[in-house]
Parts: sequence; C-alpha cells; structure tokens
Amino acid sequence: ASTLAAAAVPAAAEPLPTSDIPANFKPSDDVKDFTIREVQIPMRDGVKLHVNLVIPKGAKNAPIIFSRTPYSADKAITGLASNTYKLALPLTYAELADAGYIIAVQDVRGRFRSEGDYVVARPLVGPLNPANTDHSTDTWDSIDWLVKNIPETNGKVGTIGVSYGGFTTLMSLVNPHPALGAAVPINPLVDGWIGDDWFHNGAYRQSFLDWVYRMTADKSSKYALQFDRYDTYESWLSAGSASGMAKVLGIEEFPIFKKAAAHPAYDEYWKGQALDKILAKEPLKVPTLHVHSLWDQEDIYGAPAVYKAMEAKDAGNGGNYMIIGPWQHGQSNMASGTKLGAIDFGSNTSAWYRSEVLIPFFDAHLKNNAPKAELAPVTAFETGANVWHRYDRWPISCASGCPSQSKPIYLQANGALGWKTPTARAAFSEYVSDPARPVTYRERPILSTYNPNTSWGRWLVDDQRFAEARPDVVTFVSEVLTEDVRLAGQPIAKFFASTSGTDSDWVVKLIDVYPAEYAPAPELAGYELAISMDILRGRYRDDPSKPSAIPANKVVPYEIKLPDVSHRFLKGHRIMVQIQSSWFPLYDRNPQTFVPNIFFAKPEDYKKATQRIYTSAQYPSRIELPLVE
Ligand code: PG9
Repeated sequence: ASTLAAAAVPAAAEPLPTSDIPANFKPSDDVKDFTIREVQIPMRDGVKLHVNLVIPKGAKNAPIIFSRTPYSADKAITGLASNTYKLALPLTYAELADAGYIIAVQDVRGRFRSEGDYVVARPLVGPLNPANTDHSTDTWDSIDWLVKNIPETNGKVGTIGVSYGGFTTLMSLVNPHPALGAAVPINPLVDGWIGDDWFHNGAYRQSFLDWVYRMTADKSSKYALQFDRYDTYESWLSAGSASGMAKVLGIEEFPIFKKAAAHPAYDEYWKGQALDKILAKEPLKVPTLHVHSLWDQEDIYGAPAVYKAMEAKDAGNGGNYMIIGPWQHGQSNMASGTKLGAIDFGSNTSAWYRSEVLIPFFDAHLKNNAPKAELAPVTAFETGANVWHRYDRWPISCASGCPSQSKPIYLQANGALGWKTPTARAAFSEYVSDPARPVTYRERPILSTYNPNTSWGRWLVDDQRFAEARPDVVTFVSEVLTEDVRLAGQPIAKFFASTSGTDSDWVVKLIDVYPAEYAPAPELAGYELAISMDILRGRYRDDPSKPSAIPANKVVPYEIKLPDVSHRFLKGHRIMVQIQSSWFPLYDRNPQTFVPNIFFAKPEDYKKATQRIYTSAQYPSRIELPLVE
C-alpha cells in the first residue's frame, strides 16, 4: 500500500504546468505523404494573395495545378489533419496529387485570407474595371512567383476550376503567362446575362440572391441567408419583385445586386465582360479542355459557348478540346457520375473522364517527356444510350455546315408533336398565366439554394409530370417512337405566340417521355425527363439590349436557343414539348404588363394574361432538333 501511495503523488521537483497547451509545438510531417506550404504572393500593386500548396512528399520536377477561388483556399484542402492526400483533398486534387502534381489553391483578391478588394467576377481592366489589376494580371503574377519560388516544380503550370473557378481559369487564358501549359475550365461562368448564373435571356435568376448574401455580406462568408419559411415559395411570393426580396433581406444596397438591377438588359456592362466574346479575340496559346455538364443548373451556357468561340482560332486542332458529360454543376470533378437524381448512366462517368481524359490531358502538356494524349477534339456522352462518343467537332448537327442537318419537329393541334408541317388553318393552344399562381420550377417545397437539405443540384432532371398536370402549362407530345432519334447539338425553339398582356416570359422544355411500362426501372415508367429547357423574357425578343412592349393579342414570332444536347430518344419513348410563362421562384415573375424595369415592378403591375401558342400552317411553331441521321 505504501508503494502505491508514493506513485500517485507527483515528484516534488516537477511543478504542475500552468497550461496544458505546449508553448512550441509543430505537428510532425513525417507520417504524411504531402507537405502543406502556405504563402502570401505579392501582386504588381503590392496586394498579397494567399495560396495553400500541397506538395507530394519527394516531389521533384512536378508541374503545378493552380486554382483560384472565392470559396476559401483553406476549405479547398479540407482534411489538413489527414496523413494522405487521398483523405486530405477533394477528389480531383487527390487524384492529381497522386499523379505527381503539386496543388496550389489561391483565395482570389479580397476573399478569405487574401488582401485587397473583392469585386464579384471582376472584369478585365478597362471600361468596366478602373483598377489596374484583374484576374488575368493576378494569375500572371501568381504563376510567375510560383515557378520562381517553388523548388519542387518543373516550371509548368495548369489551371483548373469549377464555375467561378472555371471563370478564373478562363481568365488565365487572357495574356497567359508563358509557364501556363494547359487549362481546364469546368462549367465556367461565361455570360451572366445570356445563360449562366445571373439571368437567362433577360429573366433574372433571383434565387442567386442567396449567393449574393453569402459571398458579399463579408469577406469570409460568415453569414448564411435565412428565409422566413422552409418553403421559400411563400417568401418570394410575398416579397413581390426581386428588389422586394432584396429589401426584405436587407441587401438592396449591396453593390452586386444594384449592378444587376441597373443593367436588366444586355448592355455594354454584360457584353463587355462576356468571356466567349473576349476569348474569341485572343490567340489560342494554351491547350484548353472545356468541361460541360448537360444538366448544369448554374452555368449551362458557358462551356460550349466558349469552346465554339475558341474553336475559330484552332485551325490546326492545336489545343481546343471539350468533354460533355451527363452531369449537374461540378459533378464531373466533385462526385460520382453514375447517377443524377433518378437517372442512371450505367457507369461512373465522372471517374472515367478524370482518369481517361483530364489527367492524360494535363500529363501531355505539363509533365516532362510525357506522351501525347490521344484525345478526340470532343468527347461526348450520349444520354439515353449511355455511351461515350469521340467526335472531331461540335455540334454534329445544325442548320447548315455540320455533318448532319437539324430538322424541325412541329407543335400540332390538339397537343400533338410531329415531323409533318401543320396543315390546320387556325389552331392554337391557350392557357391563362396568372402571376399570383406562378408555375414553379420544381415541386414544392422549394428550399433555398444553399439549404443543407437542398437538392437544387438535381432540379433539371426532375420529373416534369407535375408541370404537365397544371392548366397553365401546354404540352405537345409525339407518337411512340418506332426508332431511336439521336441529337447532338443545339435545339432551337421557333414559335408563334400571342399574349393579352404587354410583356411575357416563355419557357420551352424538350422532354424525353419514358414508356408507360418500363422494365429496366419500373419506377421510371412515364417519367418526363427534360433534356433541354430555357426561358426568354419576351421584351427582349427582337433586341436583347433594347426591351420593347409586346403588342397585345398579336401573333409574334419568338426564338429560344436551348442548351446543347447529346441525347438519344430510344425507340418506345416519346418526345414532348412543354410551354409555360413562369418558372418561379428561380426566375422573378414577369408582371405581364410592360414596365420600365421588372426588378422594381409594383404589386399592381402583375396581371393575368391569356396566352396562345400557334400550331397552324400559317404559324408553324417548332423545335429545330439537331438530328443525327
Ligand atoms: N455558379 C456559381 C457562381 C459563379 C459565379 C457567380 C455566381 C455564382 C459557382 O458555383 O461558382
């Protein structure tokens, strides 16, 4: 007993510590397969930008993969405490580190640990940016520093990023640093007015107020938006207009909201920063792999648009590539690509793209003595058939100048859809669009975009039967197909419509209707899978830069260029088109009365309207389908 008692009492010579936290401790890197180096890189104006570097142990002559993000360079290397980069890094970075690359992630100017002012998607120096730095100069200065200060590198850099990061990746191509050897813009923001994050053909994507709040209320996204309802449908309806909601949220003075509200039309503010237009003027110096997602709920316009713009500069097929996959926004690089919502692709399409296309592409252009990558100029997954195709161009089918020619499918009387030109003398389908009961873009409840339970990323593959059932949605459907119908390119809706109002939105959806009995997946019987859909704000029908009232009760022609498709309607399926006049609350409501600026429409401006979609010989409404014979 006396020995035990002696052991329990600390030796008198050792005083109890005043703190359990050691004064100097550095975690051992010995057990890790990477080291982290944090650097502050000075830009030409003295502002320092923060970079986290993940360097595989023993790296020598390693190329650098460089990303620039507004969403936190620290969060981009999430599992710092792990011992292997496989656990420490998100999917793509882990695979690239495993393939021998150094990963460098930078906080863009003014966000998180970088100094300077943050301007959302800061335009290039010029009329829209009075400063003397932009993403092009910041990338140039960073790459210059990295290749001179990281001893483990071979001096070659590749840029990569998703969405906003896709935008910064494209910016790296403007006056590129000579060490930039390859770029992979994924689902980039390219044109915020035509078809990416902020508007689609003039209709405002008000759900993005969520993003505005999170990204510009402070430097580090401390504040998350709280709506007063779980089902935000109610919140949006009672707020009235987009500016009404901005007021409710207390963000109507946020500069990025004010800029959108001050530029509702496609004016120089939007044209001057559209990256497809900008890159069309640049020489193609850096091999680029554009990554496009067919069901991209945020930036469905950007990748094919900028691919097409740069293709004009790629006469010798020197380096403009695209891959098109069956993905939601970012799914190619951040998640499994086996399924999207209820739709199964039969294999992990995103893992395949990363191992067979992405890494070989970077290797070929960035590694010393690497073999050439045997990549097709365009690699496209064909949904419906679930197969990959190697193409030497895109699109495969169009009105003229493509290997195949597009073909119209006509909206017919009595809700039919077919290849024959309509013969009816006077025919139309009619519905009443009531702004007090707008058509929702998905079934309620509609959660805020960044609600932790949101399935926002999957909404483009939602079953459209809920919409078909509404009296304010008109539907046209083909006979059951007796053979496959293959599409590869851009469908264009050309239709004739009238409204009793003086302004109107038009939403057109191209849908694959599954067979009434479907043995491969019985729960998908009758599923209405939209493969391409978009909205047009009617006031911009003639000129996106100059809105004009729609003449009430007159037949007016409209055209909507729908998102690109790579799809096979299988034998036994049917082709469907749905048309409606609201897509709420993702898009703000059109008051259906012409007002100077819809952001500031008053409650009394919102009026019911009677809409007619014409299906006659005189007014043959149709979708030009990029048919591959
Ligand atoms: N689509 C997002 C975004 C980019 C640019 C501006 C606003 C939003 C994104 O995922 O980064």
